[in-house]
Amino acid sequence: MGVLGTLLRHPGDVIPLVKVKRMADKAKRLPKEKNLAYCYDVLNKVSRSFAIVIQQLDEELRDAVCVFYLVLRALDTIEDDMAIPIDEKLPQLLEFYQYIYDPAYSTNCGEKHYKDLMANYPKVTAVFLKLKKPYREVIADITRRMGAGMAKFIEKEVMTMEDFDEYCHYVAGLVGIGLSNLWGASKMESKEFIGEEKLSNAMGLFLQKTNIIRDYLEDIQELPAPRMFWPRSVWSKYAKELDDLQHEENRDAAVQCMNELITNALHHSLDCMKYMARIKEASIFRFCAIPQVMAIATLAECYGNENVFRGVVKIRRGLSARIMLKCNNMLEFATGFKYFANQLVHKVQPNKDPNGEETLRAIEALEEVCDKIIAEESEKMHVARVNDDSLPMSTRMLLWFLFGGYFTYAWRLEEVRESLGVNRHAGDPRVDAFQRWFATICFIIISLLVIVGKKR
Ligand code: IN0
Repeated sequence: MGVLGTLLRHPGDVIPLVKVKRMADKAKRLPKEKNLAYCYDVLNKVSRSFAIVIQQLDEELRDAVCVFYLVLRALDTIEDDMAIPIDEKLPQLLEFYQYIYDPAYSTNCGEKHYKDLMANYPKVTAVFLKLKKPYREVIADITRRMGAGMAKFIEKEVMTMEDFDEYCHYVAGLVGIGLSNLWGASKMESKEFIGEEKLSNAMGLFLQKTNIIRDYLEDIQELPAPRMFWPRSVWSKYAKELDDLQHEENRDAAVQCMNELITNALHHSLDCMKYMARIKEASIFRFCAIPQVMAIATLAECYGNENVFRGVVKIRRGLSARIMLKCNNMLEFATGFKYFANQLVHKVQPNKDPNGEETLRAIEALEEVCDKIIAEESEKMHVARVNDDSLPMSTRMLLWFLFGGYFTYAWRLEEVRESLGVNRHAGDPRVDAFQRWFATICFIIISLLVIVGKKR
């Protein structure tokens, strides 16, 4: 379906798409300093929507997170490059955390924007070296641990569910742990975030498992060698080889296998909700919430979907724009999670899918937490609204104009009578005087009310 067809089917996408386009245009305006400008330019090129969210972070954290993201992308580029022989790749992964301090370090690997990133790496290093020491230490520590984990898995197959969790911990859970350390170090979030590993890890696992599920075909068809992240203990129940799942004749087994992995990924969603509930600062909240809601939307799209084995399954741009605009607080976040959990639940066929019952249980648990949060947050908002006894600006202005008019009328009674063709002294002077003072008192009271703005 073309762009127009999609928009006609989803007219509600148009405004969010326009708003997000404006946000993207704003994000394309680069800082003046040339190394920083390079970092944000390459960030815009390698990650579409995520670059916008990074740029919306508070100034205190923005550059640190941008550099953290680029450092990790660079490490990932080395891990991904199948042209690097293993005996060269291994030391590079293990030592990368030291290269990030070397102003002269650059390398020739990767493709397209990543090749450019690696070739221009000294520009990233220049910005890294200017970050505050605690931020540099967090980035270097995570890079060290991730490089070691990648090296461990370079020749190790993901066999069991434990291996799967361990691999995802290295490449994504550690990112969550690093981010939590940055939040704590910035003092924008409680220091409890420093060293918090369980929930931070779950945040990464939920994202990475979603990526691994969605990217099955791309990874298995990778040249010169396939990349295999689906755990053997799961796929071996459905096929002789992981590669077999891409063939038409194994479609049912492939979908069931994928659904089992989706169910496993869903188990992390509860810890993700707990993590999100601890975040106080608005820009950090959005930064963390958007990828999470995109992930559950992707899982809902993939569940039971044979197209995952035919090509790239992605959520539509309009939906991703809507998510980007609706992740501002816990109420919106839980509402988003519940919406996609609900989409997923309608796709489950417990009598056809061997894991259907477990999937339903996982979604039920998630929906329960979402409902609880939605109820609590709605109540909080209601209480805030009731306690907020300030008058809206429009009401204040209306009252002021009404009583201003009455005040003018009372003090110009004689001119009013004259303009109506009545004798200007027709009224009782005592009543006229009373009107003047009454209007004045009313006008003073209303003016005070308008300035203070309270109902009671
Ligand atoms: C991320 C994560 C990310 C963001 C916020 C909180 C997180 C907590 C724990 C772990 C990761 C967290 O988000 C990005 C999202 C992203 O890059 N989206 C892409 C879409 C795509 O398909 O690639 C985009 O272009 O918008 C993410 O996926 N990862 C990531 C990397 C570094 C940082 Cl600092 C934060 C990658 C990964 C592997 C999931 C950790």
